[in-house]
Amino acid sequence: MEPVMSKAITRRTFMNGAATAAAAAALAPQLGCARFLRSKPAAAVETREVATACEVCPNKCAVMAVVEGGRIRKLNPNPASPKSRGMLCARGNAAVKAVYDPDRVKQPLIRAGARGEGKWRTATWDEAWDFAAKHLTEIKEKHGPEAVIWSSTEGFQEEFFKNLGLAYGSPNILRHPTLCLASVNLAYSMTFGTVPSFDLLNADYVIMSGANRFESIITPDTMDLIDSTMNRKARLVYLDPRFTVTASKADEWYPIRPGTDMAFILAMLNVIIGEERYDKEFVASACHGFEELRAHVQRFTPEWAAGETEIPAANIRRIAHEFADAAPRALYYAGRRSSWYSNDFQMRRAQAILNAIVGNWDREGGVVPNSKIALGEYLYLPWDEPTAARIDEMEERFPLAAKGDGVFLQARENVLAGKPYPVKGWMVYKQDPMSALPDRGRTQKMLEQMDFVAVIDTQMSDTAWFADVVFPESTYLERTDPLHMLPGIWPVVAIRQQVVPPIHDTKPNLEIVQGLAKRLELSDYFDYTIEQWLEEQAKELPIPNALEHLKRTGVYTAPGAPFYGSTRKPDHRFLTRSGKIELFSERLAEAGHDPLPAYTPPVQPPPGAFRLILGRKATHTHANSTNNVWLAEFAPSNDLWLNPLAADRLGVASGDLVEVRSDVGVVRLKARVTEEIRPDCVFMLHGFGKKSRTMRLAYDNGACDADVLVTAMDAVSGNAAFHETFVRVAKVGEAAGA
Ligand SMILES: Nc1nc2c(c(=O)[nH]1)N[C@H]1C(S)=C(S)[C@@H](COP(=O)(O)OP(=O)(O)OC[C@H]3O[C@@H](n4cnc5c(=O)[nH]c(N)nc54)[C@H](O)[C@@H]3O)O[C@H]1N2
Ligand SMILES: Nc1nc2c(c(=O)[nH]1)N[C@H]1C(S)=C(S)[C@@H](COP(=O)(O)OP(=O)(O)OC[C@H]3O[C@@H](n4cnc5c(=O)[nH]c(N)nc54)[C@H](O)[C@@H]3O)O[C@H]1N2
Ligand code: SF4
Ligand SMILES: [Mo]
Repeated sequence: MEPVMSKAITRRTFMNGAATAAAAAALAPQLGCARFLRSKPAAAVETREVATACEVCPNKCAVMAVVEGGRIRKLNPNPASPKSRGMLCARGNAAVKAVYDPDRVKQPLIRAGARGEGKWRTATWDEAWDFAAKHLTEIKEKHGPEAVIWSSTEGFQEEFFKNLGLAYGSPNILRHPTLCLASVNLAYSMTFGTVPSFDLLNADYVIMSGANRFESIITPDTMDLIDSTMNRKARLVYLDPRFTVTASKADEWYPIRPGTDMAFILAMLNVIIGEERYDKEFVASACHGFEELRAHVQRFTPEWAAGETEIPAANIRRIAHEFADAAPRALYYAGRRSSWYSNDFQMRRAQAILNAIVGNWDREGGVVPNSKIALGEYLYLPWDEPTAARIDEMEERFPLAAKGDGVFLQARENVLAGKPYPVKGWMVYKQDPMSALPDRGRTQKMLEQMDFVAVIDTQMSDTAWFADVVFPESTYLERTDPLHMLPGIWPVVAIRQQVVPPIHDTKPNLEIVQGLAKRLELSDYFDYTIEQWLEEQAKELPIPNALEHLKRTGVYTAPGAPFYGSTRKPDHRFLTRSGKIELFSERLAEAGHDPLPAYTPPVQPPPGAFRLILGRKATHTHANSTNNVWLAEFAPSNDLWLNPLAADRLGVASGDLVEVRSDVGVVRLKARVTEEIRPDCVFMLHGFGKKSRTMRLAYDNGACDADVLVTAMDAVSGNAAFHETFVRVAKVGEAAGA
């Protein structure tokens, strides 16, 4: 039975523990090593190092785990990886805590009370598998296999889960991109036929729209930007309504009016094209639709853009000149989380077009197509393609979007409406939709209308809290995963191998999937071991004993990388309809969208209201790290950033309790009055205000942004548009000691 304790006692007890840990860590040279260092026994203990890959965020940095006496003593960066460049961030370091966290789900759990009541009984694996298979079979018989959604977030074992959904016969595979980067990926694909990387290491001039690289870590971009801006003095122009750490390191920071980045980019295009500062040769040979673009941007002058963005026209003009002069070592960085506005796709496409016309494509310091390394594939028995249409009606609503990923919010809305058919089961892998989707009330309704919900997680997430059965996966440090090729300018193959055996009754996802497959009579499709899978993958690598090499060193890197220029040859065909870089897109026009990025001014908050914007902190990942006691030392709770002008008007001081109300929900949290945000916006950090009482540190601590975020989507990609939420703020309590 998982402990369900009273909140007050639990939090206090836990925080006392956290305070002790904080004191210990203060003495330690590095985060969180104190207890391990001081407990180091005098006698010789077996010490070994295991090469593996971090799983705390999508970067998959290379790790050398130090194991002492069977316990993970420390996680070190592995300098062999050109992707992580010898870096392991605070979150990667603190991942030891995920293994030894007392709040982990330690054995399978079956719901014993009402959904969300938090009453569970422990179960054997056989019981949990039988229970889930019975429900999945019943739903299939009654409503067809399309009545079960299989949703998951990227991870080295995601494929097995997705394949079980497909083998079961469901077309409703829902992946995370439409909560994250779908609009930016589609915009670059529609322009260049591929999603490229950005050569920050070698660029001389970088413009970033809210890509907060010094806090939202992407490897190698974060380290490369530090190197180029700090050591080489490359110029960084940064636009963000918040003064982030990246803003603090930039040469120029503009607190741009939210949702107007496209106006800034269109004005840059206006100047660069109007003054003939673009790369004429490259545009003539490699681009399609330049004359249409020239006519389109004529009216978007810097003076016009200044009114939209609040960035002075003279600065826009100067930045355009400097950018064109620095090209091809100049780039407009794409950003990664593009779940911002309902015209996000068009804004990202404007960036892509600006990059194209200055000729930085596939050049050192520019925008570079990803290199890849071929891996072998384990050939398993293929299943029949699902026959039913997708629940999210992608074909009709989002015909250009990536089919295999689905459109998450549209799926939720259709499930709630029961159209075009009922969905009664939800299988979730490595994902927390209760935190990651806007309007948590609706996500909870979606869970409640299911006949059956199963979650595979390492912790009791807020989604797991509403499930019928929770399958505990072994953490990534306790399991071996498939090899993964991480594409990029410096591509690598990464291995994740078991560092220590599971310390609780948990299993790797493949075994969880196989247990279910057996009971669903789908075993034939999953008839392999993880070792066989790895062997087949490694066979393709052009070195002897490739798997041994990977196990020893942690990575395989492509000899000779980086490569520039292979797609600049005259006979190169881009993977677009015209075979060229598409400044103008007939495909967009045919799908009923603007073939050139058309500007729509953002809807402004009503008088007295604020726009809620989102972002990250370097020491937390999404909604999954706020129960990590070491990371909680950096950010124990979240607060509401509020500009002093707005705070004065509302009579709010730092530390006061405020109520934040949107059209869909209301939360309470402490105010942080700061000039680091524009007066028309407010900000709160993600991942707090958990409903799951098992996560004792995060439960009911601060507020959950998903409670107040409204549902909005990008028109072309279906990406969630999180920054379209308006809130009202009111003081409800004084700061302690005020
Ligand atoms: N409000 C709000 N919503 C957002 C965002 C935001 O900033 N604010 N960001 C958006 C973005 S960019 C993204 S990418 C998504 C991310 O959305 P999610 O993928 O839902 O994010 P995580 O919080 O990383 O949650 C993943 C879950 O996986 C579990 N987990 C971690 N490791 C393992 C493992 O090895 N195995 C298993 N089985 N489970 C594991 C964690 O415990 C957690 O419950 O959220 C999006 N939604
Ligand atoms: N530490 C840490 N690193 C991470 C992650 C994490 O959870 N923690 N998650 C990883 C993942 S999955 C992703 S997708 C990336 C996300 O990384 P990024 O793509 O950098 O996105 P965010 O940090 O979510 O937010 C971007 C910034 O945009 C600003 N912003 C809001 N509205 C506007 C606007 O209208 N214009 C402009 N110019 N700026 C605006 C916000 O204030 C915020 O600072 O980070 C990755 N790296
Ligand atoms: S950036 Fe940090 S959390 Fe993400 S993979 Fe690398 S070390 Fe892990
Ligand atoms: Mo993301």
